[in-house]
Amino acid sequence: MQAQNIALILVDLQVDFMPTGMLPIAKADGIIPIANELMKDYRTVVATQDWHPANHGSFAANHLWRKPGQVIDLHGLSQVLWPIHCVQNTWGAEFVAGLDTDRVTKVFQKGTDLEIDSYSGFYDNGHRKSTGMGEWLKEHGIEEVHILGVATDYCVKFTVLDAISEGFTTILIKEATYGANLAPGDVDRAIGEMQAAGAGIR
Ligand code: VGL
Ligand code: ZN
Repeated sequence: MQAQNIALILVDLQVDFMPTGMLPIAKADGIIPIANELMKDYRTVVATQDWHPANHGSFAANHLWRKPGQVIDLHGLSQVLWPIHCVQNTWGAEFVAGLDTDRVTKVFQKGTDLEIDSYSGFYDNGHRKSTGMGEWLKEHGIEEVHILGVATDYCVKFTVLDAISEGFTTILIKEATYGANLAPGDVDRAIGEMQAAGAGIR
């Protein structure tokens, strides 16, 4: 059993990020059994859920003549365009069926604002609005977070970096994270950035 001041954060373990989903992350389904086993050791487990309106600005399909992987300026922020994924109240946005969600204490949804994406589970990409996760964790006495999920080079990375800047001792559970690797080496670079920022890699 982990100490009571340590929480496990599951990042975006949703149908659309699994290998058969709309924004597939290779091998991501391998995370589910590991997450189910790990969750038993934590009193507090929080999950982030990518939760976009259908007309979200991060979807290539919502921009004329754009395709996934291209980068645009979205209201002043650089935005990678993605396939339509994790649309609110659709199957693709659900947690993976095999995930033991009974052990999840609290869910934080992100990416709900049309005009700005949210990779981190703590804040949108402009750091304008909090999801409430940092405040909630602190209110519950959490001082250290262990993080797993997808994608290593997007939502996991930004969740880890924000956890550190929010003052949490932060550990990435490396065997339970996979990335998009849009450019070769993105995942390794992301892990390097997290480590340089002060994350423990376990
Ligand atoms: C994610 C791209 C778009 C992620 C979410 O979970 O890393 N990546 N939306
Ligand atoms: Zn998304």
